[in-house]
Amino acid sequence: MTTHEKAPASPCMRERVEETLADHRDELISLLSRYTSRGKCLLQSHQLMDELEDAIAEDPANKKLSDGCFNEVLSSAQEAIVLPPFVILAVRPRPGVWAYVRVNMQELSIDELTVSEYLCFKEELVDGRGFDPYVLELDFEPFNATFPRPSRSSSIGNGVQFLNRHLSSIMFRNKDSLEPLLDFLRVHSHKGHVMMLNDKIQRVSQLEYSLAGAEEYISKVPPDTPYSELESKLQGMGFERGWGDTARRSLEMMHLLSDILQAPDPSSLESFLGQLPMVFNVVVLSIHGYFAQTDVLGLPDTGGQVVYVLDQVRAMENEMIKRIKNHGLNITPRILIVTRLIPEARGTKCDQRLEKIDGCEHSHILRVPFRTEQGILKQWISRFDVWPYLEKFAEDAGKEIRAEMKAVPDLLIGNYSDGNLVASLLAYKMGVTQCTIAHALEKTKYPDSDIYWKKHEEKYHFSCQFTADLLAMQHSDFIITSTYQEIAGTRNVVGQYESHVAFTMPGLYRVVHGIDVFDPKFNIVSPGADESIYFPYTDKEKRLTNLQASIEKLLFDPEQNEEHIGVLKDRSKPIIFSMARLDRVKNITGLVEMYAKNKKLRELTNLVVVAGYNDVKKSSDREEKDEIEKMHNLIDQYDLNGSLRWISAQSNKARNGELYRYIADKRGIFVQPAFYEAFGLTVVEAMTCGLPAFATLHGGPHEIIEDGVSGFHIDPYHAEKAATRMADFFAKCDDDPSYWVKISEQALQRIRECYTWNIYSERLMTLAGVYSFWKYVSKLERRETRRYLEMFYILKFRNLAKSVPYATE
Ligand code: UDP
Ligand code: LCN
Repeated sequence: MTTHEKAPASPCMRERVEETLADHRDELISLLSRYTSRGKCLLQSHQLMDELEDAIAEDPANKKLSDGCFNEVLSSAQEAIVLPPFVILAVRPRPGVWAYVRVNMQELSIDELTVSEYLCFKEELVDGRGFDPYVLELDFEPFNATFPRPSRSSSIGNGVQFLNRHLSSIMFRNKDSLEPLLDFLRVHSHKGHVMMLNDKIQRVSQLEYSLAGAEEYISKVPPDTPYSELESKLQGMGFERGWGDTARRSLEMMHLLSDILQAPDPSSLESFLGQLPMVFNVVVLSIHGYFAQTDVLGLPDTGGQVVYVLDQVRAMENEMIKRIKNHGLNITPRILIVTRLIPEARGTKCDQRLEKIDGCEHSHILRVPFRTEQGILKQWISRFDVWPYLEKFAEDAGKEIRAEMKAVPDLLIGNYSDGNLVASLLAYKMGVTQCTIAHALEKTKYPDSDIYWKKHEEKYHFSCQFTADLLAMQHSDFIITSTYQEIAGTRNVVGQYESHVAFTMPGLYRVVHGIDVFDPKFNIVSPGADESIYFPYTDKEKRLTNLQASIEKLLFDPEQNEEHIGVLKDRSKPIIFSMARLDRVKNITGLVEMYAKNKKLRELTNLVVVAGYNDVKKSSDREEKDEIEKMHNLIDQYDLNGSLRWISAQSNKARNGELYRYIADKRGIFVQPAFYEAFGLTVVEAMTCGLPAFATLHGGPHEIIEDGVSGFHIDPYHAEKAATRMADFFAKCDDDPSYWVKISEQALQRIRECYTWNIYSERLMTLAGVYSFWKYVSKLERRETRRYLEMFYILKFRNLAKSVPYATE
């Protein structure tokens, strides 16, 4: 139900508008009238600024608005609802901080709205209905009111650091707060085997005493003494295995704990919790698409997430094995990737129940079918249609996991909306620590898909997806993102998670406090690219020279067939290369068009795109079919044969790696032209091979690439400018070939510093430790949120999911 409490004081946005009205009354009214002259509408930030520019062009006196404090309001306004006589601005002075200011053009009054009131107006805009006091509102704020959270935008995404500061400060202030740490260590066990502490230690004072004794004892033996030689003595003092494999490691770990007991500080706490032997069995959920190790990439809904998860599991297994050895434990880790079993597997292995993961010892893909009362669903279905199958899937998967692992996992990692929802259901039932990874939140990809959800419902079922996303974000113990922008955007652009802070789906429900981007559950942990496949083109020793001939055939073979069409007449020109699924959002057709229209670019380069199929009959995906047709039309319209090669989706990873390098040898570039790219693994792959990248500034690539240093940003909405930027680059490289080398080297440096799987897996294991402890400490408080979520799931989500039709065979 809507409550009309007054909005909290916001960063004086209302005062700024009031001041402007007092000082520049005519100018402000003239600008706002331009907005209202459009009638009822929702204006985006660029439209608000464009109107100001037009107003200034018409009358230079209006410049006063862009010089004064009103400019701060307008430049941070993300959108405005125009409902004459009202203009209501949603202002975002900095990432994660919002205020809503309403101007009444008739009365010339200004007031600040609550988020609920603002969303009410948005609903009115969409469905024309007036104020309804009985709209279902979701509000998670009261549950989190007592939880610690940082307040600076720069702290967003550093959750674990903040949490450690908070935990250590309460431990410091209050000795009783050390009890949960003791309890946590005492209950620590794996498959019935006690680790770390045994029953001899019951109180913190005893722990302190025993630690002092143990440290004294261990410090007297040679540092390389194996733990087994110390074991019986330490057992008598209350210690069990898990401290380290040698005297040296055990002593270090005990020192850390002693330090924490004496004077807890954030970094020792993080080291200690991060090093505790806690994660042995992991379940990773990645449900939709074709999940397999070969022959799947580029198929509909099957892209970076599969690559990410497989690389992640390999890196995680290595890290787990290393840690288990260092802990002095004799435990075999196990990782299961749980996905959908697809009986009609189209030549892939997606119909196999269990598949061992290459390069791993103890990790498998476990496939569980989608089942209904009618039996098993045989064919692939779009990720937008999976909702009615997930609850049963979660039940079946839960049983299969237990049977396969013979244990409850220690950590559940969800991927994408479907995987995260199932992870939430399983984590709730099993009481296991849950990690959420979004990969892409569809709400950001499709502008205004929340308010116009009904329009998209038949095709995309966003009502289910956004509800599932909200449930998972709230339920999860920690969230990993690949970039900062994924959480909180940039100064001017709203983050993917941030767009779930407050929104409304008229007729369904209104979210007044959804996810909080300041929540310390957020952590930025960026992925990398598999270094055995993607390595610098200069690494001559590792180069797969035997693939050269097949790459040249792929690029230049004059035969036109289902694998490639179009010929490259002049083989000496550098290549502009792109590779992506043939989704609309990937905008491969946009790249073809911008290339086609730029004479200079066509003169200087060839274009090669790897995307989808070139035969519309081969596709079963609605968006892909449209894009295939668009590609053919562009080729004809701009007579591209001769300078464009269109290669169908390529699933041979080793050859793809070599292809990036081949293009680098020839001084080409990689282009990622998406309208929106959540992260962009291809950008990281290209850069890891030393291939300069030009990538969209909408989404992850904006952060991966430092513009003009380790690559270049392009705006697909300004195609002409993007094409000119590329053409200028090639012209510059013609004049000075060292320029290409410079960008290539800087790209490699960027990757080494920020985007590797080693950094990732180390971090992930540390997070698992800290958040498991935090979950243990805050168990009782979290119960309230969980029960609220459970009710929301039962009362809302289940009905929405049931409204999505089952696929017909
Ligand atoms: N990919 C591929 N063959 C193709 C298209 C894509 O191997 O025909 C791979 C590409 O190398 C990358 C992944 O699929 O590893 C795509 O990931 P990205 O994050 O760029 O986009 P997504 O498809 O996840 O949206
Ligand atoms: C999904 C996407 O859309 C990409 O942007 C990411 O790179 C990929 O997942 C891996 O996280």
